[in-house]
Amino acid sequence: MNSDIRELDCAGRIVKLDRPRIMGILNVTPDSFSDGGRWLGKSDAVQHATEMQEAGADIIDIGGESTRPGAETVALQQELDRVIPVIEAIVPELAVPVSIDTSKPQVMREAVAAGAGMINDVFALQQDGAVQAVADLAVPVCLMHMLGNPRLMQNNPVYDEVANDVRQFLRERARHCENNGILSRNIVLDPGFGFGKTLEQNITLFHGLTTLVTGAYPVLVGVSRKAMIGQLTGRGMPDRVPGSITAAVLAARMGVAIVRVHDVEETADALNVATALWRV
Ligand code: 7PJ
Repeated sequence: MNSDIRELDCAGRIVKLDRPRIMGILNVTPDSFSDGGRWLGKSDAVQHATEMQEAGADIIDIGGESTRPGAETVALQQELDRVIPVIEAIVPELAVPVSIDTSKPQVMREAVAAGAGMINDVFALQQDGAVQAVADLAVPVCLMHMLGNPRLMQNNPVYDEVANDVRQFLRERARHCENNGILSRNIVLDPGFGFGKTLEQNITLFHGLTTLVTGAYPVLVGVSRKAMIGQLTGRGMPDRVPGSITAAVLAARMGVAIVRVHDVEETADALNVATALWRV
């Protein structure tokens, strides 16, 4: 890890960044693209979160609004109804922190009140009131780059130079956050693979991780089971695990601090082997 930030303090639960860390995905949406509807029940969600922790997850990321390409937005109350009971049920059962995948300031506030220790926002706190919410909550936040919005983002995305554009956007958002009360040690950056990017752009962006990780902030990457893995392997959703793990290992090797994945056990094995054996 190249960033200056050595650990994340997620409302008292510490994530040390001394080696690549795993964020396990727990979707509570009925329409999420890869496991939608599988973890809707509260007890199922608790069980899956516990299994991911035992398998090596360092953070559990709960999302109640699908951000897959073409997805419609979810009303505030519906999102709260999906995520808050699950956070309340899961947090006491886990040792690792829970992050909330949301763009809505009200959901951020209620999720942290319910026990979440981190915010993961694919809109990089651009919704009104979101920066203030995170400044007040004083928990780590992942700022992700997206071009446009989930409904339209895959319609012919255009960049000047994708890696540069994304890096500049993220650094500007980070500066804006710091100027508005968010501590630098609470900022994590994510280039947002698949969010308004073609396969070619995703590949160029991946190569650019070597530069992104030299900045002041830890970098988080999510490529798990995404279309780019499908395009590179010719495989459908259930068969993208080996491709996803390969990308996670490469990202970690390039200095990425946290990988966001569905398949925690397989990724943990791969990272354990890779970090032990790879020396240049
Ligand atoms: C990402 C995310 C990602 C961060 C999703 C999926 C689609 N949050 N939320 N980074 N992707 N930070 O689960 O593949 O890449 S939703």
